[in-house]
Amino acid sequence: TQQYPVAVATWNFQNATKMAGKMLENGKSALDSVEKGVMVEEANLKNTTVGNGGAPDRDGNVTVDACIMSPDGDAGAVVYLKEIEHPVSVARKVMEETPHVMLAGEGALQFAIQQGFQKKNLLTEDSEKAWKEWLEHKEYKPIINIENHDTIGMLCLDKKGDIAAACTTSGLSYKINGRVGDSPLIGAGLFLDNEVGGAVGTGMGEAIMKSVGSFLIVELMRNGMSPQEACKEAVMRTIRTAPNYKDFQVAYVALNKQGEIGSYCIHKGFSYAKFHKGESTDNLSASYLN
Ligand code: SD4
Repeated sequence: TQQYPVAVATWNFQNATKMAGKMLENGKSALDSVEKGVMVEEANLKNTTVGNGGAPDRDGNVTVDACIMSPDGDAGAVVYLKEIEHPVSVARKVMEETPHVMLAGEGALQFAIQQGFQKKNLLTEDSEKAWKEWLEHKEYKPIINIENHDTIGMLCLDKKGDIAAACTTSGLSYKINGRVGDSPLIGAGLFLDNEVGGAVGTGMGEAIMKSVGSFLIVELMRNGMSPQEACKEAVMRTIRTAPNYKDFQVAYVALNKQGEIGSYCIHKGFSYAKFHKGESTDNLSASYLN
């Protein structure tokens, strides 16, 4: 029993999965659908962890990171990109228009402008105000599931049975200037193998990077685990090597070629959204350790 098309995303991004899901139902490719899907959150000013309206680093710079993978195994990414509302689309251009996988900082911005993207100030009044309040204490202590959540990682399985994936973020609020997390790193925040399935991560990027979590999940699925079992094992890998795991969240969502979804996280409170059979649902609670 084939379960597609399916769109699934981290956190409660129903509008994003709806956008992608509708496109998939209309026969659009997984790649087009996943890009347009995550763009909904990049443009959402209320989302302070992605794109426009994203929280700045501790010096006041909003820097965005994103990556995308296509069913043929190709990949593109941008890191430390400023003043561009849709980093996922720049990542796609890197994938399709250059011989490279990743562009960073000033070079990524120059490339985006050459490709016709417009510069935009991504620091909103609200996020500037919140940053100025933060400066009064300068305490860098991300709160589990509350601060720094809302990075969007999405997986789409289209009518042809092909999977594409994208992940986009402004990273952890008040990070050190220059910090890049897991989200734009192929293998860490996102990985896809169209023969097997894909995975996306959210939470403390440093922990996801150290375990190459999304790549691990896809390999575990290749070796026979269900998406659920594979997500759990990737979380357990982090637990075993990080004694301070009680202080941070790591959460994964995975999708296999059959359209089965799995999700697991360290701490209660992570949920995901999906679009399937014309219906979009959010607040789907992931299983958790703690
Ligand atoms: C990061 N993993 O930059 C991202 C943050 C995140 O929901 O997932 N927020 O480390």
